[in-house]
Amino acid sequence: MAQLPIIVAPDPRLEAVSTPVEQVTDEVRQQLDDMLETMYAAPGIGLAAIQVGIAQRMLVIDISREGEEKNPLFIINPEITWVSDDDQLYEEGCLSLPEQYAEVERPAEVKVSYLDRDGRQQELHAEGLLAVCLQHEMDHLDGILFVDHISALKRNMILRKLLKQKRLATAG
Ligand code: GNR
Ligand code: NI
Repeated sequence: MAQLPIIVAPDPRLEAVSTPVEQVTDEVRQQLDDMLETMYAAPGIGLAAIQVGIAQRMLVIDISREGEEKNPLFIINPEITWVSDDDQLYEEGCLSLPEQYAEVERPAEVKVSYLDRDGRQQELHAEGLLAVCLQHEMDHLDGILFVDHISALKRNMILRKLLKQKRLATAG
């Protein structure tokens, strides 16, 4: 297991559309395990492969709380097969947009079909935080960040702040 560096916005790699995983190999499982370790260390509740520079359609999620039993989900080539009519608002954050938060409106419930870590077809009906996290991670696979769902004014404020932080970090 290894921790991987997380890409921070603004970075063109975060805008890439990831490609489907062709086969769930041991290499893919190793990458998923490294992603999970990276996510737990951050700490975060989800991580898409592109956030660690792997442009493949896979992600890990664990929304269990501190002190609760861990419940990692390994999700490969996910597809949304159904969304609810009703939406929910949730204050989102992102490991690639550190310390930036905004309310995002998304369908309250989704059904997602995907391959698990063993390459088996699965379907999941999610609501609440799991539905938020799944949609947030699946957006990453298409190069979309949560700030793409908010007003241009708020988005530009956040992106300018992050750009400034990058300039400061690399100045010298
Ligand atoms: O750790 C994370 N927390 C979070 C909180 C609200 C909505 C979405 C998320 S996902 C985020 C980790 C991350 O950036 N995944 O891509
Ligand atoms: Ni994110």
